[in-house]
Amino acid sequence: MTTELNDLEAQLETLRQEAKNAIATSNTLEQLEQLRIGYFGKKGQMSQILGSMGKLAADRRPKIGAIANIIKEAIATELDNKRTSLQSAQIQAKLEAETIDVTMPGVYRPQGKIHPLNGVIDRALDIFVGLGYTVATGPEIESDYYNFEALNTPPDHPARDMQDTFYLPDAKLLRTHTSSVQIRYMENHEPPIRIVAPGRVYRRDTVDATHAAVFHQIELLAVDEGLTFTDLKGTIKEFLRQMFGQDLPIRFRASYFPFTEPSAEVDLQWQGRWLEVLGCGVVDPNVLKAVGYDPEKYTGFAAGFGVERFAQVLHKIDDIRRVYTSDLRFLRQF
Ligand code: 2NL
Repeated sequence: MTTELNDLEAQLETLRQEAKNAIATSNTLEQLEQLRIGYFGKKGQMSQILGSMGKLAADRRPKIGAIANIIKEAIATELDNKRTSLQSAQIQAKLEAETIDVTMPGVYRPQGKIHPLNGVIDRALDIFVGLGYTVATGPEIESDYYNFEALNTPPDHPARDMQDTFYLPDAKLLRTHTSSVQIRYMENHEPPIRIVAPGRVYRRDTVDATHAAVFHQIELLAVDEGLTFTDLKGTIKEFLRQMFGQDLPIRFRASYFPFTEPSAEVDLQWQGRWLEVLGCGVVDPNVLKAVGYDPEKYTGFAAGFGVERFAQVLHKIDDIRRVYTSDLRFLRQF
């Protein structure tokens, strides 16, 4: 009996020593967890020792039980302490690995910005959206019908000349204005409509300081009951006021477009000079008929202007070709 007792006591003492060493020398949280399972798991050493206490004589159990409890507590405390110190070592290692050297030179990231043409387009669209217009877009490759015929442009009109328009195979062409977008929109919507159509357009012009073969246009169109030339004037005046940031003198000069009657060109006095900035007019009844609107019931007004021209005026750009050559010395100025 004494041997049994001494045996268990010795086993506990050995376990305590072994555990102490093993815990002290473990250096990862995973190792430590394996040790814990080895001692306190269901089939762990401590569980086995405690289990075999049932074989002891009843009067010896309290003493061995007390020793077992002390050793159990001691091992548990050592596991806890070691876990705390491994965890803080782990955090410390992570912090050191993630240290940022704030004295290192930065990585240069070139700063992009809005191209002056897109800047003008964005501003103009914002103004029209503020006036209740919806932005509409459409294809750049068009048919003769949408680019000319529906716009009351007769077959012998100079704009249809091979000299002025880029024709493509299969009776297609590159749109010469964004009016074609507005025809398409009207075909699919009933009045009242208020739309603004920005986009690339193409003309067979000889390229020089004020002409490009590809340029950008913004057109606006309103169709409703009772719209008059006065509504057009008010809209244009407000647009130019917002675009140039002040109320500049403007004048409407009688002009001609196949798709409007009457038609006008608008000049703006800017830095002491009269500049022609846009064309406009009351939509010709033939255009309304072409899209199935009743010209007895509805009237409309329309206007169109070149984005490049506005950009040149607003930013004092002497040559339109600068806008397209992507020279960073030029682009950085905006
Ligand atoms: C200019 C002149 C203009 C229009 C465009 C238009 C569109 C439809 C019906 C009637 Cl769907 N008119 N557009 C009207 C007058 C002038 O543009 O000098 N553009 C650069």
